[in-house]
Amino acid sequence: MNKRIFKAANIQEAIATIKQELGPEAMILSTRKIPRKPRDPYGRDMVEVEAGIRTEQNNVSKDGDLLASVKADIAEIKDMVAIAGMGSGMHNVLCSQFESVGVLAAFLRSGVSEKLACALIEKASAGMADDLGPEERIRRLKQNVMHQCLNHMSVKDYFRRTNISGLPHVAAFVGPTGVGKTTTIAKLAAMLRFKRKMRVGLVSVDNYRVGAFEQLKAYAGIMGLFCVPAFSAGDLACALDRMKSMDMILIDTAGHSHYDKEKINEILALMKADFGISVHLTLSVTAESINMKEAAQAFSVFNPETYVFTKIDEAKRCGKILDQINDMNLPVSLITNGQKVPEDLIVPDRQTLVKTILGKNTKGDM
Ligand SMILES: Nc1nc2c(ncn2[C@@H]2O[C@H](COP(=O)(O)OP(=O)(O)OP(=O)(O)O)[C@@H](O)[C@H]2O)c(=O)[nH]1
Ligand SMILES: [Mg+2]
Repeated sequence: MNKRIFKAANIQEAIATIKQELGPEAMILSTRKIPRKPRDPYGRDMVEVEAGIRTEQNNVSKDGDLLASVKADIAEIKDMVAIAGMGSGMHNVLCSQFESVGVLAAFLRSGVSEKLACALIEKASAGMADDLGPEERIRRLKQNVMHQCLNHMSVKDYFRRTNISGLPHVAAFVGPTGVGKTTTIAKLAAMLRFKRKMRVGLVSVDNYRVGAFEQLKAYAGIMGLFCVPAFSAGDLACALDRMKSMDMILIDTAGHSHYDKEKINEILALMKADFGISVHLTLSVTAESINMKEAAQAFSVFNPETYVFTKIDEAKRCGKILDQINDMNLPVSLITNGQKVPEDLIVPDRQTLVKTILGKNTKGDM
């Protein structure tokens, strides 16, 4: 191995020089921050990068370990190069925490925003002892980041038999058009009915879309469930009264654009009547982060109890879920991962949720 030490003002410059002088095959062997000299208050922190080129090319195919290590090094360089052109928040994180390169890249590949990724890494590295070796630092950093993520989000299996009061639990699903509210209700109803042996009733308060009630009724018919439409608060009161012997009543609402405040308020007026309805905000992970955030804000007038994240099978990256939870902190009750009723429904635990969010592009490990 031909090794050399490079000093530069920042990691981007170091990588550029390494590539120029050693070529694209170069591997980063170690990185270190050099603090400015105490007697030079105007000086700047520098970075020191040890890079090298392997000279034993012929043995590579025989040596699996060596190949794995080369692959890991290349992955690290790729991560660094990918990160090099990004915002100043990254730059700060990388200068103070070189070990975080891989973790940061994993977050970004999963679609977590730059801002949140940096904040989580900074929190995870705060208070870490200075005298740890690089490998131990990386191990602890990964562990702490996972901890941060787990602490950041909560899950709640909301749809359990809870009628201690003797009254059914009434749960409504609200959210933008076409996110999968009706389909999710059908999946959930099947799970509650057949796996949890609960008595389930369905109500559709979707008066807008032609065939909306028929869609729900078709599912109810297959499962042998009671299903009624409700066009007003009076109808809803009657429906709930007729179903008072149930364990759980699921209410399907009409999807509306989050810009249509008037229609959202119409549903709100229905729900607000004193029915003790819990609301579950249904959002599709295929939406752009900004749309998801705006929709969540618009539907927050319902005071939702949990999130339901749908269509994770269609989303390339699910990291936006972490940003959404960071923006509006609610537990996640359900996630859905396909069109099949009733199969494609998951009641996630926290580990499953973290894997869903970070695992798609990180294979579960950061
Ligand atoms: N790929 C995928 N498709 C889904 C999922 N959930 C629902 N869908 C599909 O999304 C489409 C819309 O589903 P609906 O359940 O009708 O959506 P909705 O929110 O009730 O729609 P509106 O009532 O019109 O607001 C259907 O084609 C569903 O099969 C999912 O988890 N993954
Ligand atoms: Mg619907």
